[in-house]
Amino acid sequence: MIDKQSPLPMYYQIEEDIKQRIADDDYRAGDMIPSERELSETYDVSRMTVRQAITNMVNEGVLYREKGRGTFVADKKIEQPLQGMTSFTEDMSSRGMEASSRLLQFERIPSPFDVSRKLQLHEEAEVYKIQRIRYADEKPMAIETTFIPVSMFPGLDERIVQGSLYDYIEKSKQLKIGKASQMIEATIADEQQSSLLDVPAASAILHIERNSSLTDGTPFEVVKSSYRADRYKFISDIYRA
Ligand code: 16G
Repeated sequence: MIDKQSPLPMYYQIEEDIKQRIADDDYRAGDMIPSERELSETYDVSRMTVRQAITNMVNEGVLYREKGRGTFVADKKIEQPLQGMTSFTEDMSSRGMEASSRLLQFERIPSPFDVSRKLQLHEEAEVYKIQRIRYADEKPMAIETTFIPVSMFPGLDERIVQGSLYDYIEKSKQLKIGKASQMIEATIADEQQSSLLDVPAASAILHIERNSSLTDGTPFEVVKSSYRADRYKFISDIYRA
């Protein structure tokens, strides 16, 4: 299974072999993989080499360790294209998963300065501040904090934002969502985020900010989200000019 004459390091060959077994469904999400001792016998290498391979895969998010129990296969990361302006609900249903939300906060507040600037609101304007945990098949994926001008959606309520916001904007309000600019940066989960997202303390998080506007150019939302980095990767096609 591993070629000791190969210039490829042995830990790398073990990683590739385990990844292939995951791709072939020999190991499925949630399965415990064999212990270091068993793997070192199977591959006929030292436990150090096996440990290196496993540590790399844990760091990549392919496997996860549970203290005192063993090492398990992680859920596959969601590959989210960076083209196309979709909603969370659409993203999940296109993958055969069910989106749901837990509403943490729904409030009318005076618009924070940076939000007013992005939504082109005057100083005294009010916005809804909506904080939701977004779930895919009941597993937490992201925490989203959305700011929306009250003047644009005076009838918005808690029930509506339990469902799809984009659905409400397009179907009930008959407005056309046009485009968004998006920024992604790496952060580390704070205590509250790790508990809400059900990840270990100080896990990697992808912080995304989306500023969206209608087809006529009117800005309608500022969304600050924290996505689980162990569950998401963002993909884009790029072209050489
Ligand atoms: C996505 C958007 C968010 C939008 C939400 C609407 C990102 C980073 N964020 O999560 O800006 O408000 O979809 O989803 O993609 P909904 O229609 O399911 O409420």
